Amino acid sequence: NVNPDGIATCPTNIQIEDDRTGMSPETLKRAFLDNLFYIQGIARDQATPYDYYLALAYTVRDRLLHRFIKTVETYNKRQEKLVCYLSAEFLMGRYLGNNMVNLGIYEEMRSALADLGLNIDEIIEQEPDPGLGNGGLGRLAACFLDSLASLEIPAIGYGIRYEFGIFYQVIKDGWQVEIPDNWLRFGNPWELPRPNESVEVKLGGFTETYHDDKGNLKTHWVPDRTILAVPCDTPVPGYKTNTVNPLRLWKAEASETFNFDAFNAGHYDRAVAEKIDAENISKVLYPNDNTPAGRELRLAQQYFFVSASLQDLIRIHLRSHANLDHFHEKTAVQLNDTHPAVAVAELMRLLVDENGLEWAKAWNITQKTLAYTNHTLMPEALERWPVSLFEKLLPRHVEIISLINHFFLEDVRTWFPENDELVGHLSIFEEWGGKQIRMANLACVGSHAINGVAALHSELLKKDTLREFALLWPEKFYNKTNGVTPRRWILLSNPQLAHLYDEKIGEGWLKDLSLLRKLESYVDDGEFRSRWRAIKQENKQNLANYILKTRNIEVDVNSIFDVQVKRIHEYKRQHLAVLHIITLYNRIKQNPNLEIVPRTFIFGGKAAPGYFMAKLIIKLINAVADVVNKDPDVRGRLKVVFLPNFNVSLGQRIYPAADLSEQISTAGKEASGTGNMKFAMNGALTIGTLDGANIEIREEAGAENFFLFGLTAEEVYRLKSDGYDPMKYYRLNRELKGVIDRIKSGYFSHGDRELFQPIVDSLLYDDQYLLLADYQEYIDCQEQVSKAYQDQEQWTKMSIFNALRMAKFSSDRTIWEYCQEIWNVKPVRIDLND
Ligand code: B1N
Repeated sequence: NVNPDGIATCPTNIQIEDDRTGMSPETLKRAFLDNLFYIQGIARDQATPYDYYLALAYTVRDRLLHRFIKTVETYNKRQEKLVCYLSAEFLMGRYLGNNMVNLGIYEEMRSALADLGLNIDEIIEQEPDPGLGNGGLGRLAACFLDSLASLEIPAIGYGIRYEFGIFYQVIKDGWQVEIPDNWLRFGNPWELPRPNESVEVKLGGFTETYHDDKGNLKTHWVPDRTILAVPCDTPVPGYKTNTVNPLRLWKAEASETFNFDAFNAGHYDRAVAEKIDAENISKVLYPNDNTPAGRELRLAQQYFFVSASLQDLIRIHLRSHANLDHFHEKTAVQLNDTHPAVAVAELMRLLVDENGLEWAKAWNITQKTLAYTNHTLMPEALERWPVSLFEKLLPRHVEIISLINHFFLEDVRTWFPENDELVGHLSIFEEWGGKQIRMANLACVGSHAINGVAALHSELLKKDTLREFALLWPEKFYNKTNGVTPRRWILLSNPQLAHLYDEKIGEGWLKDLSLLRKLESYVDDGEFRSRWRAIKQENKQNLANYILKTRNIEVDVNSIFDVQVKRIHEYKRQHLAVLHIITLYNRIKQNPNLEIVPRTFIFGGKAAPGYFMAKLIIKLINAVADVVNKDPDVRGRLKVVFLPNFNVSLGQRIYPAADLSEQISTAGKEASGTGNMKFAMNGALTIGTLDGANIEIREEAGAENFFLFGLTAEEVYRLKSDGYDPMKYYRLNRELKGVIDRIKSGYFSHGDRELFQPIVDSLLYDDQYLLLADYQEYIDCQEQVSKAYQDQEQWTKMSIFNALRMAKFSSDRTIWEYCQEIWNVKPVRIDLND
């Protein structure tokens, strides 16, 4: 075989003319029409927008597949170390646009479709947004997969294929209502089920001891349930690389052999009930963010995906190695929070019970394989499982954890004799108030590296939450400040801005965000600044159109777009922003002719269905919106909008349209935040506390380009230990009193004084999150924002500095640090012609 250039090819070579691989607009068009006909089975004049979506998705998928197969083949051949990212959540967002961007065929596809009279943006909107995560933690996992593939790192993401993702949020009468998210209803073109690679996961039963051939006393687990874990792989391409890594999500099914037993014994109903029980394990994502669910099914989910993933890894290793002695040299397993922390016990069980390794050797391998990322400091958010519940599901694991703890505490006692208090803190078991397993302690003991997700967070972990472990093993502690992928969060979300960058410095910035610094001299170029403003204005207009269409609210695109989008949580203080809105409203009511810089307050975010206060905060936002938006005295100068169902794709619309990014959590409570980075990259200025990654964003952008307010983490700690009295602020601050009294009076609730009483009471009598202490500084700082916005040239300069100086917050930088310092892995180039 010789191709037209005279180069010898073999049949496995990819021909550029191939309808399944070719990238030219002509080939893409032909392939798309072919898929519409032969995969969707529909004539053009009958096709729905969703048919077009699927035809396009299959066209793109074809182009991923040979890279995917080649990638896996190369990994098998090369035997380099593999990164395994274990996460209960992967909040991937829509695939279609992202996959076209990473393959480098977005523009070609746009023109191919335009030739057919089709609009690519409308087709992209057809894809359901896969919401297999709650918020920042799940989205971080998704950004990490993009960066791993873009940096050509051999990696697998392991998680759960939830049949129902995070609920769909609608707002009825101002309240959140949850609708099940049946995202797989119309199928999923991106996933490839691999039933032949299924593994069995056991649950329940008891343990028994026996003597092996050599007469050694061994323990062995006799489970009473077997569930089949079926892998569904989604290809994850890197940006303009040939690397396509797998995201392997496990689906729970009834194991057939087991079902047949019951069936054959004449218990058809029982067999069916067991099938349903088994499938329940991967049925639904728990909708809690930053609060543990504490339910048996949640523990079953955690164990299910951890066991399946570790069995998969052991099988991969044994395909090319005689034994598991060097497993840790070929496998790095990262635990995304404690949700997969049962991996410590499960890896020990697989090594010792199933593969016959000695305890000490297995323990060495386990510790060298695992690493743990902590995502929260809040003590109530740390996972703990009652031993009784754990025993019921995983009796052998409780024994293994007890042994791990026994050997660990034995060491601690020799290093620190007679320090019972230290032992009490370090123990994996919490002894008082019903014995519990502390998953963070289990993760720390079983890992060689422990990291926080922003500089402050990592420091506070060492000083506070994991203090005793940091004293014991200071060398195990790292910081890995979070990052986000510029492919989704700049290029896909803000194509105009990306185009401006391309025009000035070429496309290299998407792989090396620090190249944007080269553009800094343009801040003094008036023409550049007006281009910059025009882009922001167009993004604001697009969002305004969306707000009008979905909420029927008209907003002023010349007002400050003041945005807070994130999960609703008291520590994130959405209600502090509400206090600001009511402050401005009260001022207008007192003097309707007051000079005021117009603002549009935009909120979005889901409340955990069982979190009463969070749901009441949503109701309060909507209640205030109803009054403020309609009051003729306001004359449209203030508008309040709650956008329902905030998710990845809505984020892609919102971040580019924001002028002001609200990052106002109580200092010391937000581990990192990642929305803060997405806003700044898109040229929003931040009003924020010294919390999480805000601190580092301010350092990078320059203090003069950041609106800082509020107590520091240190001051929060001191104020609380000195005895904080919120009532004092209420009594002494007349404007604050006016705001709270306005809520209390029933003004926003048709005279109902009860409705918002829980919020008022929590502020006046408890105020855990110090809203009243930070109120005045916040109001003053917002005053500064309004003043700054009036100088549009200066504001634009600040906006430009923010966007150009965010290189640190590319997840490429974060992932590269993990590779170098924690995983010890290097890139593997994928050659399609190998
Ligand atoms: O993880 C993000 C951080 O940027 C945020 O600051 C942090 O709040 C978030 C239990 C969590 N921490 N803990 C969770 C999510 C689901 C769940 O079931 C806890 N999410 C965070 C990324 O580092």
